[in-house]
Amino acid sequence: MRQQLKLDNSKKLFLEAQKHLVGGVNSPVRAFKGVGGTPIFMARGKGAYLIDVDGNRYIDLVGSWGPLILGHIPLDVLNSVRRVSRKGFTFGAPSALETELAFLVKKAYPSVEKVRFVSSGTEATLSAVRLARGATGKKRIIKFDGCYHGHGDSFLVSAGSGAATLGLPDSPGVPEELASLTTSLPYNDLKAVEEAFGRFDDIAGVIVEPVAGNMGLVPPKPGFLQGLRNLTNQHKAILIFDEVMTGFRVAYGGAQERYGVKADLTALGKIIGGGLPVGAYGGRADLMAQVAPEGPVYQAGTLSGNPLAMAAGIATLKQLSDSKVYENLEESAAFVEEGIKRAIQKTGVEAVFQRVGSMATLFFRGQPVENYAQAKEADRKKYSVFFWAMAQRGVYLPPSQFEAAFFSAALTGNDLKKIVRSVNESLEDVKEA
Ligand code: KE4
Repeated sequence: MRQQLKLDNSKKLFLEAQKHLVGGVNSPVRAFKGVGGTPIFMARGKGAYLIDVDGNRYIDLVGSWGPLILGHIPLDVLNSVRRVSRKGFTFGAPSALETELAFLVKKAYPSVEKVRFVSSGTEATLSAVRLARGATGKKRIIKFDGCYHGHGDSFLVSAGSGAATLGLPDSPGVPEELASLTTSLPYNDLKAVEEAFGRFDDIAGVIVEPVAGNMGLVPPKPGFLQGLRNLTNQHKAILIFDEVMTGFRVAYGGAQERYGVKADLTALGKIIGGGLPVGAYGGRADLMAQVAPEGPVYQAGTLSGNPLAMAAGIATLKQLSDSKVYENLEESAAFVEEGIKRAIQKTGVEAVFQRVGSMATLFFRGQPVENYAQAKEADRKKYSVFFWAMAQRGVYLPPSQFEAAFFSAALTGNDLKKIVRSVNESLEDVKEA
């Protein structure tokens, strides 16, 4: 049932926040520019649910943009963080927990022989690119339009996610000299990559979201990832999989397990911190040996390997190592997909639902989306009507057409039915809008 959302406290808090915080937020996509209206301030999360500052409860399909695959404050994770926090928050010195989480990451990712923890996905990807450049002595990076690898200078060229939402794919402040060393190509276009290798002899590496989640959910076309593997082997370039979003999401071993393609370097984040700030990069031992203090490529971080974050990550990965979790997630997401596809059929709204595992996007476009140019053809006005219609029915989606939604293991059968029912009703609202 749709009722008008009471957002008085969010409105008040947003007014106050804008006096002190840029745009009233600490990450642009939270400002709701992609859907209009007042950003919703959240007060609590519990299991599959978010409760906002006006007491509205939502089924959470954002999960803090991916980390919360187990839902909010899973008990084992909470208890582990509680236990560790009593011994101290941070030491600025090695602790055994860092080795334990690194071991779990390596077990899930055979391509990762050595790991370095950092505190965000951005740090992970920009460090991996610096390493690729340092190890090869080459400067150019190939990325793909609509992919977002965090806000590192070299990535803010035809970037996705918040940059796409705000229509700022290229950011001021990135020196032309540096931006010109990033070549961004259409996602899923192997021919373009082949041509780039024919044109440039200074390509250090190719960085790719093996499943694109930052232009909305765009799966790799069959052969795309293997093709990148072949080309980077052939041209002695480093293949970097940015699995910040897909890592431990699309399978326990991420996209590398799901598609059977091994990267030279892998960036991770989100889920490996269980909701606390963690990023990581890792890969071939010969490459990682070039990173300080073993090698000359410098990278460091005050809170890298932070004990609380390690404890949250270890507890999360331990729960995820039970394959039942992925089987249940697949069942839940497939149930919702089935319901949404029926709703699109029934309402006749021009929309396509794309999913890989427990990440998905409903594009308001009549045909499938295979790249950024096609994602940009989706009807963002319809998406914003849909977003608010779902929020009013108690389902919280990403506030942008250029983002992926995430299903958590905390969702119940009733939640899934409520999601499908809400989609049916909300698509009717889109039709009338
Ligand atoms: P962070 O620096 O935000 O931890 O990670 C950057 C990053 C790197 N690589 C991929 C594939 C990512 O998806 C991200 C961050 N994702 C966005 C959501 N699409 C974070 C949300 C936000 O920017 O507020």
